[in-house]
Amino acid sequence: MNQKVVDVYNGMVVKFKELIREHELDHNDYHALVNWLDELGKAGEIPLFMDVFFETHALQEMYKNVEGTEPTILGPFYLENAKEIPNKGAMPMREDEKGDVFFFSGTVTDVEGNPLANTKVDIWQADANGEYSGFAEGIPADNLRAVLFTDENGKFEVQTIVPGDYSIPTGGPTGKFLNWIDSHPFRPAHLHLLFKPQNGDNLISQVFFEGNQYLDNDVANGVRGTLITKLEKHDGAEKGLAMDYYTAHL
Ligand code: MBD
Ligand code: FE
Repeated sequence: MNQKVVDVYNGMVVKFKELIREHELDHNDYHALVNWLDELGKAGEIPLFMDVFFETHALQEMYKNVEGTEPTILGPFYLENAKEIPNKGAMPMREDEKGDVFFFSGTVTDVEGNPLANTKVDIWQADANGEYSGFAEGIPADNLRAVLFTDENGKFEVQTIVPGDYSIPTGGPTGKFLNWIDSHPFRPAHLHLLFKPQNGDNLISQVFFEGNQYLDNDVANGVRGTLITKLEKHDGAEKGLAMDYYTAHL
């Protein structure tokens, strides 16, 4: 027997009964829920729905007393085994990849500020249209996903493009749900980061960009104020943007 499952099940029954009474739900409402859940599963949107509406709460409870850079949602679009690129290399991308050139660099340290050399940095992001490789049609398999390692000073740099805002597909069951609750479908443009230090705990986080219109109304509630960064004109390159004071404290 899995005691946690039993305890959560029992708690859910209690809460469910309260909700039924409070909102006067009947057998039709019950079947509407079952049918919608069935659609959600058949459309392959269970991970999407859960990560948009529940993952943030799971994390905030879990990390409320943890020091260092704030974690935020992993989301449904992480893929293991991204291609390894050299530190200061470019993300795998199409020759005509749309979007502003973006030099993303940063430093990884422990919570005391000591550099963490040889930390694995897994980065994935949407393209300029807000689409993720491996999930949207017509994008090469490893596009805009990469793994690299910090140098002896805990530093890393990668050349990529500025991602677009992400929209939840509006035609499916998650989109239908958004209509019911009167919500727009957008997440602000973001990079996903997963840090794996040689010793110590992993950090799952994201980077957002100052000025984005969805920072304070992210449909997935994944924005943390401390993770908002500012894009600046890149010095070294003829054109492009940079954001080079990012620090992750693990
Ligand atoms: C995303 O791109 C994402 O990062 C999350 C957390 C949920 C849905 C889409
Ligand atoms: Fe995302």
